[in-house]
Amino acid sequence: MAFWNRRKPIEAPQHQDLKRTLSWPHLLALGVGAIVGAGIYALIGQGAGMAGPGIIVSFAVAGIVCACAALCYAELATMMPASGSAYTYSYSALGELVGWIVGWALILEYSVVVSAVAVGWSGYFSGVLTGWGIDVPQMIQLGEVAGHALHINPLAIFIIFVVAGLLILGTRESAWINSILVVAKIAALILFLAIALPAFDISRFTPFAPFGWGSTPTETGTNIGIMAGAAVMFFAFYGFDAVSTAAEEAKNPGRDLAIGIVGSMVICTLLYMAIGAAAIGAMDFREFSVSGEPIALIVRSLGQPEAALIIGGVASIAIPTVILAFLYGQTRIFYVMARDGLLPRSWSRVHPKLGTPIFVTILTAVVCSILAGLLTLGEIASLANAGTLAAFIAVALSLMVLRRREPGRERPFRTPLAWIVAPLAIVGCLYLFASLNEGTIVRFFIWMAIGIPVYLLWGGHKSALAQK
Ligand code: ALA
Repeated sequence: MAFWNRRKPIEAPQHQDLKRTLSWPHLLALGVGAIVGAGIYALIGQGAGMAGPGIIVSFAVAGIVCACAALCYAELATMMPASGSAYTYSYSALGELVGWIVGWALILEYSVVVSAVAVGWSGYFSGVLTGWGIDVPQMIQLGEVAGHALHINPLAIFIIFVVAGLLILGTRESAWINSILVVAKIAALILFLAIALPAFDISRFTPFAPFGWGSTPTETGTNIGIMAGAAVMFFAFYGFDAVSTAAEEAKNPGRDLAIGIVGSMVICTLLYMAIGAAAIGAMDFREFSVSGEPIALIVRSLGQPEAALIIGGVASIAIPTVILAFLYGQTRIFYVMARDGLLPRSWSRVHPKLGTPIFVTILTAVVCSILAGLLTLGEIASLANAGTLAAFIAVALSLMVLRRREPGRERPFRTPLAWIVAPLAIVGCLYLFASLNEGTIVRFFIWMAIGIPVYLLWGGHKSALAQK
């Protein structure tokens, strides 16, 4: 069979080893826990700087696109609950070449999310340290190469290696700790609302779209406008795969998964829009858009330094769980791709005693640490979005192909109105992709241009299916 058409057989749901113990409130907590992180706590500043008060529309658009993709994810996740998420679904539905391309895009997504969240975290943690009288610069300049300043972000590197160390020792987020941190993360945002809303001034909402409704390039290389804001703030919404990976443990997957995924999207969209509106109403967006800890800054400027410290403290403790989830996801993707023979098989090797993949964890941590110093938070998050948008498009396409090719296969969860939702996800993701700035799109295609020869020279011959 031609290489592009080799398809990984769909592994039907196995007979249950895992106990079905999770109900929809657990899945909601899992979803909100994986989604709420650096996006709303840190990136909102840059998003508001790009969109102006219209950031609330940016949140609504990004949330709707993400919810459509999430619904497609849920059907495929329950249909083939094997690890590897979008990579595995596209390998089975669209063939090996597309599977590889999606896996390659996911490597970009996961690593870059780790970097972005670590940079977002460093903004809050340096604020907390300053509160304790300790000054750690967020960026240290190392030198200059071809007119481009090279930096390191010491705090981001610190947190990436702490989390990598925990993963190597075999730490997984426990459901119990996750629930506490989710409540803390949401409570800190509600505290923000309680302080910012009384200072609400509607006049700060005019003009509503100072940079226009679309996405317009500027001389500095960033884009501005409400859709440019949506393309960047899309970052704040993903992480819901955490819910789909729990499919096998859901008591009633058809109902609980839908509530878990759609519910966490609805909660996050509404919460984010409220935070966006409260932030804009409380302070001129030009002031907080340049801050590394915008939520804490606004509260401090309203004369509540203790509350700012609480919010900074919660963000410092809770945001690393998002790093944990994505770094873990990255090692899983490497593991499955190596097991399929598309990456060196040694990458799927785990340490004999610890049972964890040390090599790929350290490799990822090193790459993420370098990235954290090279680009700004907005640039890193945009790059992660490019990889994610590509993967979401492939997932929605896979859903439609499998509905036609395998109509009779068991689907514990069926995407409602699939023939509307899946095309909407594709069009929405393409639109957000096109609204990213040019530098990001170029970086994404450079990454892809490296991936295709890697596949042709290596994976295409070595793949487990090619050996059959
Ligand atoms: N949605 C995740 C965050 O905002 C990636 O941190």
